[in-house]
Formats: sequence, C-alpha cells, structure tokens
Amino acid sequence: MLELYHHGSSACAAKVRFALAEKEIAWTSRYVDILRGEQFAPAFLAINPKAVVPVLVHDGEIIPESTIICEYVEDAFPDRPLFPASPLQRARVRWWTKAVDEELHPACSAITYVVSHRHTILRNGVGDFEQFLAQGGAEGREARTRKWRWIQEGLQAPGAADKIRLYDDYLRRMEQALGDGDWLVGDRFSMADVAMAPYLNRLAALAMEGLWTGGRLPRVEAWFDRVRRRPSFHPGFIEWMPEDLAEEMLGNGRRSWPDVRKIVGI
Ligand SMILES: N[C@@H](CCC(=O)N[C@@H](CS)C(=O)NCC(=O)O)C(=O)O
Repeated sequence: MLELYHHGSSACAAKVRFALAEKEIAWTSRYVDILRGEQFAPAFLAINPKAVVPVLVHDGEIIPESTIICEYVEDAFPDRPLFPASPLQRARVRWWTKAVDEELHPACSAITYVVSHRHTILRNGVGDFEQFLAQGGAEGREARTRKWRWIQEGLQAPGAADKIRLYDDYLRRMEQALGDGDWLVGDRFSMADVAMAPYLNRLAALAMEGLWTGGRLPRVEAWFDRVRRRPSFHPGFIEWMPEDLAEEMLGNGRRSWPDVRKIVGI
C-alpha cells in the first residue's frame, strides 16, 4: 500500500501526485496542513524530522524527498515509464530535476511566501519571532529567520526579487530547450516535464502567467497548455488544492503582479 503525506498547495507534493497519476498508481492520502503547522506535530516529525511534505510510505517503508520518491516509484513500478531509455536523455532529465531541487524549489517557496502565504500565515497567527524559531524543527535558525522575513516583509525581504529573476531565467531556458519539440527532453513526455510543471502551475496560481504569455515565451505557453490538457493534471494539481486557498493565492498574486513586472522589466 502507498500512503502519501502531502498538502494541496505544495509544489513538490503536486509533482509526486502528478507522477503517480501519469503512472496510474493508486495511493492513500495522509493530508498534512502545512499552513497550520501540522508538519511540526510529533507524529509527523517521527516520519520526517525535516518537517516537510511530501513523504511516501510504501508498505511501511518511509521515503522522503519528492525527487527520490519519483525515482523510487519509477523503479518500483516500471510500467508507463517517465524516464527515457537512452543514457544521454536520462542525464538531460536529471539536469531538470536537479535544477528544481537546488534552485527552482527554494525560489518557488520564497515567491509563494512573499506574495501569498505570508497573508494566510499572518491571519492564522504566527506568534512572535522566538516562538516561530522554536517551531521550526530541524529547519535551522538561518532558514527560519529568512522565512520570518518573507512573512513580515513580503517582496521587500532581502533576496526576494532575485528569486523572481532566477525563475524568469529558468523560463527562458525552457523556451530554448523546447525548440521545435513538444516536451523538454526528446520527443516524449518525461520526468523533466513532471518536475517543471508544478513550478509553472505555481506561477499561474499566483496570477503570473504574464511571465510567458502575450508572445513573451510562446513555446513555454504551448508546453503548459499541453501539460494542462493531460488527464493527470487534475489529480496532480486541482483535486487537492483547497478552493479558498486557490482564490486567496490568485488575489494576492494579482495585487503583487505590478511589482513582479517591474522586477523582470516587462
Ligand atoms: N526537497 C524537498 C522539499 C520539501 C518542501 O520544501 N516541502 C514544503 C512544501 S513544497 C513544506 O513541506 N514546507 C513546510 C513548511 O514550509 O514549513 C522535496 O523535494 O521533497
């Protein structure tokens, strides 16, 4: 039995849901409301001391980290493969998954907090700085302090604008990688597309599709339309996203869009 600890708005959890749906694998939901601090509950910390989702539990074995989960699922359930057969194309796929883990995901967290989650968290009650630090589990003082500033200062927080520019650079790399093809690596949908989809979906959820629409990055626009039309898109991205949170993110994103445009020079 496969159990997935996840949250509706988590990009890396969406990546795992998307991969599972592509591979038509059934799973049981263990929902962790990370905007209400459920990731710090002792029962969840026993599963993942890092206090983050997603975590997969397969027949009692705990597998954390979204990229590792997707690779594990591919190895354990090889039907409907998400990795190409050729070594070179597998290396190209891994270039994207590594970029997501190392750069895009941290940028996505920052953008989501400074544009939207900060409002939700402030409304739910964040306590004072010391309480916030103490709550962070293994996250560490530096990361926790950075998050506190995202919550308190929004787009004015140090480094926030750089994260938006980094994201924009990746969109341009996608435009280049797509060339005349439909997908990021080779001519088949792959884990590279699975890995990138949540990060464009997040920008769309924050009303920032203008970063690629309107003729700015037409191949990226067409790619995201193709991704959205896949039957796996709904179970990956829509089904678990709380409607009120989706509305809130869209509204907060719309209010931030003029500042985001200025940052990327549109
Ligand atoms: N490298 C991890 C990152 C996991 C992560 O950052 N998860 C976020 C949601 S996307 C989370 O649970 N955050 C909890 C928090 O912000 O306290 C992975 O890919 O699984």
